[in-house]
Amino acid sequence: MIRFRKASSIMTTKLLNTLGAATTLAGIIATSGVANAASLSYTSSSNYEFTDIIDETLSVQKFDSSLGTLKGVTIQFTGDILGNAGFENRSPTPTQTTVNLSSQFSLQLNNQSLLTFNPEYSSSYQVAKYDGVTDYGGTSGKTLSNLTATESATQSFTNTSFLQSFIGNGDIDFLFSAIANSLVTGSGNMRSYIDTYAKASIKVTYDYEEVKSVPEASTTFGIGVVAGLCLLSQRKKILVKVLNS
Ligand SMILES: [Ca+2]
Repeated sequence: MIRFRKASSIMTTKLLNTLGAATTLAGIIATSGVANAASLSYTSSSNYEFTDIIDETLSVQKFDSSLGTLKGVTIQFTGDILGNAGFENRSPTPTQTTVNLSSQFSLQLNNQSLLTFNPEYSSSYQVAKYDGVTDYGGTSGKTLSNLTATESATQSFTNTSFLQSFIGNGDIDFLFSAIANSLVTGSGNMRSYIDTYAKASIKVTYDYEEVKSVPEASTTFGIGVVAGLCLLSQRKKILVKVLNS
């Protein structure tokens, strides 16, 4: 009804604009199936596992083409590492010890590498000469738990053939890997350990043009008739007005 009011106000301006107004009205009806930008996201994640992790699957739902036309895909990949470490300096001299927790992450789709990064936690400790007990504590040792690091990367794709693999029913499978390269360094006489766990998540966002529902044929016909009547009645009034002026 708002459309009619809008059209009517145009028509009441000038007689010469009547034809133009009719065209505008027809235009509005014809474009009622216009596309609207919309987006939809799906996520998938894994739990912490002991590294190395090679080609583990992360699946998300494909894009349902009945929703509209897929215009772009944005992939956000996040990797987390968790670690525990301990060291004991057994040298008769003090030493600086560095604990470095890290893992190389990569995300693949259809044998193509999409995103890679290397989250890292690093910290250094000054410890004394050997305290006589190899307990990863005391004055010459240390125990570290729940060290963490995280990193994330995002990339958008609009290439038509790339987008094609995201369209359909069911899931699309990504593969992620996490290859740890954690390390404890210090004196030449060390006892040390380090464990590295990793997990990953992906968020896939589909940007698409949503097709609004087109009115039923009968409704369109109805609008056409009402519009036609409106035009006639408006035209009549304006003609009278013009003749009177
Ligand atoms: Ca000790």
